Amino acid sequence: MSVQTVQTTPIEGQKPGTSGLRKKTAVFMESGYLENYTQAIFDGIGGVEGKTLVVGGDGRYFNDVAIGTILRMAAANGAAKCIVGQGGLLSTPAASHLIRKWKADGGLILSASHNPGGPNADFGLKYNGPNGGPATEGVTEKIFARTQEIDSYRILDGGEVDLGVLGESSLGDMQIEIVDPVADYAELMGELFDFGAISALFTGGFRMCFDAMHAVTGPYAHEILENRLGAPAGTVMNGAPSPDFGGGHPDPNPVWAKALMDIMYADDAPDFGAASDGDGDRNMIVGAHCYVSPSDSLALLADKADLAPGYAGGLAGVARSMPTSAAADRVAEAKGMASFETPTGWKFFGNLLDAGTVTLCGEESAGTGSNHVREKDGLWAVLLWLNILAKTGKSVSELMADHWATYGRNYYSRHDYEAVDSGAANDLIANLRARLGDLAGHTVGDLTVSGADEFSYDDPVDGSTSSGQGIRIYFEGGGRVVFRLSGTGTDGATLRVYLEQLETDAGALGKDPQEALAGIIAAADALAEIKVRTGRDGPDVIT
Ligand code: VG1
Ligand code: CO
Repeated sequence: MSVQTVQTTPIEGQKPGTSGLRKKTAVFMESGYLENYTQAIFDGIGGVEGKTLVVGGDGRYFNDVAIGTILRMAAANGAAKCIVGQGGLLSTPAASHLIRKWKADGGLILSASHNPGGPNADFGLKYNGPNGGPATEGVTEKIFARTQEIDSYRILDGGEVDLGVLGESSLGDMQIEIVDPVADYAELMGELFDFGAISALFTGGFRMCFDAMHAVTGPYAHEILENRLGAPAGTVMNGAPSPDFGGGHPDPNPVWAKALMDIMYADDAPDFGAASDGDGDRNMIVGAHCYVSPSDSLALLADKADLAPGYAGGLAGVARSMPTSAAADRVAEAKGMASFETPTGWKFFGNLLDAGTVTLCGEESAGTGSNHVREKDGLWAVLLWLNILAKTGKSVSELMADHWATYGRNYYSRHDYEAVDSGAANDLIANLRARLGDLAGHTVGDLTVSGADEFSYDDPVDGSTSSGQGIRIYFEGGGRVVFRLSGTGTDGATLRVYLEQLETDAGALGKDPQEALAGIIAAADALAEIKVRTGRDGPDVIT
């Protein structure tokens, strides 16, 4: 085996988005493409000579082949060691934990998260830093800059690693350690949660259904829920990771996890349902006949996290992404905790978590997490819910009703317009941006605009500024709409419209969100001309 230096040239469009670089699988499989981008990451982080990296992915099509390439490149670039999940599998939160636990210099996670997988679908690669979290804005910029000037990459001209065999081996001068992807993570969960109380819940006949959506959390859920907590076999459905996620869309929301929703809304529904996404960092929570919006889930967890041993001392603070509803802010205010509003994407929480300013973070897109790792964590959220259910003895719907009665209800929904013409989507945003100063006082239907701006974030820890993070329009009476373009799609543009209305009238807390938001939905279309500009009658996905 010897090190080959292969000539390459900059490739356009290798700009990492909200979390890493996502492209069609066929693009990643083009000759030299993955190699080119991997070298740009290595160069962008100042080289990997002597470093230890964690490597693993969500098991989607091309995962194993890509890991082989990355390992040969890490060895050729002088890395000291790679810690790799057995079978090439690591959920995103488990990878984050391994980086932290073994004090690695960083990690490469192969996933396009909730995007479908397979030869005709999506692939992705993200770099996480030594704190276990997504590359910061600064590092992402350096990686991108490198893609613009790269002229060669280094790779071993041979060398196979058997990803199936646990233990140590070597590749060239680099050490390889294949580890059980689940064990360390499961141990961490056992430290944070009251496994005794949760086991007793299951022994008492509590029924749960966890949909792993044919993605990476299957092995984690089988081990933790069924083997360690004693939930009956069959609690976990779709628990074997498959290269194309069983042909599905591993996005845990009522649309893509419809099979679970049907179970949870049937006459004999189990007590608790949950689902996770492709790489295991998202969660959906649903009780019997009771879907919990991710924004509400964050608020409830912030309110009751101290029922779990890992959070018994209370929370330092809570952070949410800007488009996430203000429900968590209301809890923070009532409890005297600090609260923060960050741009979309988990990378912005990392600094706050590292600084100890916040303990819990969450996003409206079904991501919730804490300072135990530096990623959002699907199963962690499910276990915290189970811990709370066990300690309160209440059902999901009782907990939510109590929560709304105490704090009011932030009715919430997100409408996505997918694969929209990029020009039309950019124009829609540009048009709103140009009118921001004129919108206040404007009436649409029964609503009056109270203010409008474009979100820009000054990081309180590192002082960096991230601008252009979403257009916000506020209405008198506690309503809000946010417009943003997705940074994770691979087809044209995806327009996300985030809708929210605060309700504090005790008699009006049980409405259907689409009904409660009808006025805001109509105002959003009138103000942004969504239908006309996108040529669509309505959203593709409503969550
Ligand atoms: C989406 C979500 C965002 C999330 C990101 C990565 O980004 O809206 O909240 O952090 O996906 O999640 P965007 O730019 O498409 O809106 V994951 O589970 O796909 O790593
Ligand atoms: Co994900």
